[in-house]
Amino acid sequence: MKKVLAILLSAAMILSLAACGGGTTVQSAESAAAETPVTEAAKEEAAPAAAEEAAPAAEAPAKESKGVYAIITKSAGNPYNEREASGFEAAITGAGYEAIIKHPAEITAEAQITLINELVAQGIDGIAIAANDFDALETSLKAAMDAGIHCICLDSSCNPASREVFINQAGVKEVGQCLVDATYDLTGGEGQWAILSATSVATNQNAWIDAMKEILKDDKYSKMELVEVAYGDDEQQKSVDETKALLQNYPDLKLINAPTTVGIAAASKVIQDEGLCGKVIVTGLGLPSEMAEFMEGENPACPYMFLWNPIDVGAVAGYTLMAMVNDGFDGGQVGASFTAADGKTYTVSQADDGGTQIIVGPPFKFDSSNIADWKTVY
Ligand code: RAM
Repeated sequence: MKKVLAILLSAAMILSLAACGGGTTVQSAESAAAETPVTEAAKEEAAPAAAEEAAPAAEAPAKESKGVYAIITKSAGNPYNEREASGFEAAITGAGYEAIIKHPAEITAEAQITLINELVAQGIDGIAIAANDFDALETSLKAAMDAGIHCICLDSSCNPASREVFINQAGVKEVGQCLVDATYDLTGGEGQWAILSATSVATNQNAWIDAMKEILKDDKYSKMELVEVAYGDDEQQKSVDETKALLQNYPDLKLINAPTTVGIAAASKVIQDEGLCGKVIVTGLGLPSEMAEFMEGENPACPYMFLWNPIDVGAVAGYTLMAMVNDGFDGGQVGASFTAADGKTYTVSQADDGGTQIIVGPPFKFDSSNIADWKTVY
């Protein structure tokens, strides 16, 4: 029943959700993976065909498919990562395969390397990883690819040599533009503001921050003063502490922009608890289910924010790995495409880092008019 409601809600809101930068988008933020039934035909297509299994050994692929796929998120305890993993799991199990979900205890490359090595030892078919560092995973991911395991990134990329393709939630410049425009709008285009990020080496946050800094060079933003980029490491307490330090160090601070769902929720809580709503504004990238309490009411800590559907990001990673293993889809080839069980066609494009990517969709704006509806969806 909840799912039916969610689908109806989604359909009703498709027309009212405005993509950042103006214009109306028709992309559904509903979870394709969780809500779209996988057809029998799609299952048959994706499942290892009996005929193939019976094929003579000479024609067998170099590495026999086990039908096992893993996702490694950035860290445990972050609901965004759990949504992402649930989308991946639904895509993989919906096609009749086995999904392994790994949330590292620490938000570090080291913790992820241990998990990659374990998965290589198991000899699975594919790994999708939200990288905690751009370069540090290279040795272990290359070893995985050498062992015949397809490796892709989602959410946060590793370097091009360590991956076949990056499942990018939204265009990097587009996200940067949304965040800068929100800061401009909410501060009246002038005054001190700060960024509260995740870890200092988080590839996705750093890419968005770099894009923001580039956009800020435009004269239009010359009266906006970015005083600091603080790092809350996607940990609630550290993000709270960093927010308090920003408030103490910059008494004239007008806005905190947190391009992380953990950071934006922590900063909003501090602003709300300390009675600073309206004085210091919070915006950034937030999960509706975590942010609703800070966005509703007369004078909210966070008037509006952006995100995409993390469930979809996980699902597209799952679809991509299965297309690679079962259909020879080449994620490293710009222009290559495949049609997934959700009926959508995904196309490879050039990523800013020289590698390749598949962009899932544009960022969406959430505010007091729609947050109540979305908080139950993800
Ligand atoms: C946090 C994580 C994740 C990022 C979102 C916006 O949950 O850092 O990687 O994509 O925020």
